[in-house]
Amino acid sequence: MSIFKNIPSIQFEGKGSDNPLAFKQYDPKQVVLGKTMEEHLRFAVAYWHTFNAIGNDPFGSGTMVREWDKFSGMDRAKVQVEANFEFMEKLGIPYYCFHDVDIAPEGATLQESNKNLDVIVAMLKEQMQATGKKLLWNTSNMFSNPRFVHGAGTAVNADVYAYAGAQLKKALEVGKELGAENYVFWGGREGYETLLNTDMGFELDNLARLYHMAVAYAKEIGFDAQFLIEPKPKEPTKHQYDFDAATAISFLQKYGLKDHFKLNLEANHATLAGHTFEHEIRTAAINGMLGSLDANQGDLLLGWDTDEFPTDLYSTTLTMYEVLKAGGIGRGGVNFDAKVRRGSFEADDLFLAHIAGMDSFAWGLKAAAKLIEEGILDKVVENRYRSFKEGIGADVVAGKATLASLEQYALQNHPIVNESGRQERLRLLLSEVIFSV
Ligand code: XLS
Ligand code: CA
Ligand code: CA
Repeated sequence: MSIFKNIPSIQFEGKGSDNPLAFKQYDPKQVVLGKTMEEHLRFAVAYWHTFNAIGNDPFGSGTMVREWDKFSGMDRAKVQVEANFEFMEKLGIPYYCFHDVDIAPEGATLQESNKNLDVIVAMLKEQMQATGKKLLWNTSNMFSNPRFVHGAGTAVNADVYAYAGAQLKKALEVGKELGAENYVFWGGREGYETLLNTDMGFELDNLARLYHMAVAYAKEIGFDAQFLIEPKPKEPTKHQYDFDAATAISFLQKYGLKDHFKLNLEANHATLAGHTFEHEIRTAAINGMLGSLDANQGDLLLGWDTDEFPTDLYSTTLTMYEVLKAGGIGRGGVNFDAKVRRGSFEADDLFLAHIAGMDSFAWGLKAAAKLIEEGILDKVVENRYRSFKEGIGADVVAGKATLASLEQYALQNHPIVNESGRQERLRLLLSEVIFSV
């Protein structure tokens, strides 16, 4: 059964092509800095946005027109499985990601939910074997169901905490069954609204306890996925505990979890935290914690998580620059945690949006490679810190300096001469590189 009947398999046609259903930049086999684009980028489809999102908002109902609209429950879930593999196949996307509730409807009881999952997981496994498509990560949605109104791993009610543990256990089993390369923890309701009714320290201790249980269970069943925490500063809760990369790292360190986790960073979450995506990636990388990327973009005019497809070339370039500098994305990938706008409701839009994201990332990859090959920014940075290569600076780096030796130097060293950072020049240089590849 074909779901996207009118869509051909998307090919690379290169820059001159005016075919909207073709890649102009993303040539999976093109080698960039020793690896193919496909190997660098490891694209993934986000099941929830692509197959479950209906285009509703607080002011109106869904707008999306989908082949699976005529089905409901498990029948709909089964058609969506077919859709997922046809979609990945046609776009040449090797990976996908899902929450448990994205792939199979929740039942009236935990037993029923697990039974539904088993049916769909068996289908997914069969399709994965037939197509060679892989699971970048899975996760458990412990934020949508009303039972999680006050959190899951940070719930105030131990019954809810136990349910979350059970749901997590099943999700780890599903991940193992499907050979997930990573497992994501996004704390959708792990946060709080007001300290007036919240024991923050206790909630964080409990969250860490749940993560330790997950580490132990994964070990027990031989599930060797990389665990990832996905930071987000707010939404749905006012204060999310995993605010940003730095906060998540300090949490992992405090609770002895750092060796078991890395980070799944999302562009739009970085923006909400008041950071750039590249800041979050650099923070993770310098701490050895770069795991995977959720590729999307926010809207600077709007203060919420709009999850738009990434088309900002400055951002994709600087993102890929950070990834290349960090030595690659490892077993992570570039997951399009992005949804088409409510007005982009036709099935074709799903393809056009992914093509836009993939081309923008391929473009960014090429520009980033050029920045690296030509050492453009490296030279600037190296030159900027050159005073630490000799004299008093070299003493500091070697650990030989003391406050007294700094004082002795400073007393005879005047005037101090600083140099411009040349930021404006560098921004233009960046534009030149982006539009030259
Ligand atoms: C929501 C998050 C979520 C995670 C997975 O803002 O991005 O979709 O990626 O639970
Ligand atoms: Ca995400
Ligand atoms: Ca998001």
